[in-house]
Amino acid sequence: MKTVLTFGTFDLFHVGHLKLLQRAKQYGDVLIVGVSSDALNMYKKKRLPIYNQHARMEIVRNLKMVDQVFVEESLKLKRDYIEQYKADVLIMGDDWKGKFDEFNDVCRVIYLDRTPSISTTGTIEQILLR
Ligand code: C2G
Repeated sequence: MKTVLTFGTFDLFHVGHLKLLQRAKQYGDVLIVGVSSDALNMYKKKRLPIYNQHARMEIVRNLKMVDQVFVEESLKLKRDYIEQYKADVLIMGDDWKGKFDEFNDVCRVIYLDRTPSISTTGTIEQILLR
């Protein structure tokens, strides 16, 4: 059994998120997703997500390609999460390209192309303009 691990906020869940998770699952048998906590999102993006971590986890947990979710509390714990969940593959979107290469010693690190023209930030901006 091959375990794939990925991370994200998945706020205002959209088709770019869906495609990333669908492609991630193709790299193994079990897909585990670390959903960034509200506090981590505040630190990363300087704003709270629109949907809180409980709602975001509930959505991701119920996707058919997702086997397990947990709260990602800190970017600094990535190595611990990889070891704890015995990940064979770490998948990230290519906005993170190169950032996690240091974990190639414990698992395979793969960056997938982002889906063009959709993002949570862009969606929020479009709604505000209406
Ligand atoms: N994504 C994508 N295409 C888009 C938008 C997002 O493929 N148009 C991918 C991102 O590259 C990421 C995943 O969907 O792999 C989740 O995106 P975000 O919620 O924006 O994740 P982020 O806040 O960057 O969190 O530890 C790392 C972080 O927790 C990643």
